[in-house]
Amino acid sequence: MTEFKFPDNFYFGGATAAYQCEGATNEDGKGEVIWDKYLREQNTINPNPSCDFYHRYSEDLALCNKFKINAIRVSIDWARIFPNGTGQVEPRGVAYYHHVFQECHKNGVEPFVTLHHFDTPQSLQDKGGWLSQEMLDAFLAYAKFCFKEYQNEVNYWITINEPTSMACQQYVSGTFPPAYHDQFSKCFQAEYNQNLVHAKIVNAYKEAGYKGKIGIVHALQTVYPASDSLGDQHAAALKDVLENRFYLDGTLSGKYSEKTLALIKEIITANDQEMIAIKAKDERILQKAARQLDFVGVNYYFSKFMKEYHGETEISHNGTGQKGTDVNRMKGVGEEVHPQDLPATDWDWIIYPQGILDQLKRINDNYPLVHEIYITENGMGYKDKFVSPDKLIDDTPRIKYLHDHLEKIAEAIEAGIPVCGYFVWSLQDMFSWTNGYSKRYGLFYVDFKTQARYPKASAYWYKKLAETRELPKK
Ligand code: BGP
Repeated sequence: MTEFKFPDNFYFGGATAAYQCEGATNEDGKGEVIWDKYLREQNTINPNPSCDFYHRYSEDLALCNKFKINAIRVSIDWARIFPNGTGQVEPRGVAYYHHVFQECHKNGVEPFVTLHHFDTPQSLQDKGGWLSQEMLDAFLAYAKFCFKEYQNEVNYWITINEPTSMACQQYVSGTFPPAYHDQFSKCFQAEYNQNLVHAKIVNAYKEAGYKGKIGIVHALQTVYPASDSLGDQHAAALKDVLENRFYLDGTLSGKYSEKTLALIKEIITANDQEMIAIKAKDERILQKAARQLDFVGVNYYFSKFMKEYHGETEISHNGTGQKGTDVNRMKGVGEEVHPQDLPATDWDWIIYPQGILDQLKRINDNYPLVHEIYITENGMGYKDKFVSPDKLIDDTPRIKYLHDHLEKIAEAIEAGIPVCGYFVWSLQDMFSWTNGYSKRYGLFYVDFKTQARYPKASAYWYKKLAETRELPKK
């Protein structure tokens, strides 16, 4: 057994997102976001109080300090600042985030701040969301407002969290509001628009001469063919363009390659929809931004294995944690299969640490403009068992998951790939978008009734890692 030592300036962080952790969805003048309406109509999951970060951020940041966690991902809920997405500013929302950022610095915790983490203001979704110019203009204006307002407190900005998860779940799988199905053309148009507005925001940030850094966060699921057959290989290429390649090209090189465009056209036309238009003037904006982008964030949880499939789309989302209930076959793309020899979580997410290394190598090899990478989310959904306040919560499978992925990240760093920090999803237990509260990810267990926090075994394990920076390698 040897040891790997992470660099001294490496961030060991914890990740959160406003709508998942803050609760207080009706407080202090906050406007409605898409989830408020959707969850009310579904009437299954209540986002309040979640882990009540809105009132308990001081406690959580003190825990970070105690457990040597020196960075946190937080997001700004756009509708706390602009309740209608645009126009009138809500000063209580503005003040709240000042307090959060100041508390971060007081505790020696660097905030990495996301401008959009799935919580579009409802008023802008009503105008067409990512498909409407009004929303895109409002997003740019909101970003500029935040840059100016928080310039002395925020050194790391993230424009959008996971553009593709948002677009695919809003328009293809129907698991995010407004829950459309099989709208591939709209899905790619939404991604195209997100890539473009992200680029405009990066360019505006740089033009204004702020001293901080700006990046974007992508959900990257590494895609492999289930066999060597040409059909399976092609299905993997199609899935990869849908999950990864389209927006990696758009944000990291600023140019959609011919291969990328041919693959997305194939998906869109197989579904009898119209190919989206790619405009040269937009690509000029993308290229300028790609050259100025300071970092890319990688969210990695699982890999996908693809088989050729020519039938109609059938998607069944495992949101209950009942293993084996996930089905995903997409017309014009392929079918996801679960290799028997690979472990998976109760929510059927295939655990494959090699996938994070392969994805990092791919970014490093194919997108030479990238010179700083953060793993902005990685973690394991688990049904943690709370026994009693004096008994440590044993989440050994999570520790193994985190260790095995960090081992691959260490390999990437040894190979010269510039990974500069790692954020466990999630810092504390919180609400999971499509799975509610039984899917826990936190280093800190939250009793949602009393709001008491209990460090899990993984929190102690992570503390030791952050203190020593040493990771035992197999
Ligand atoms: C990422 C999101 C997070 C978080 C995480 C876990 O895609 O950025 O917000 O939710 O996935 O996903 P889930 O809660 O669906 O298990």
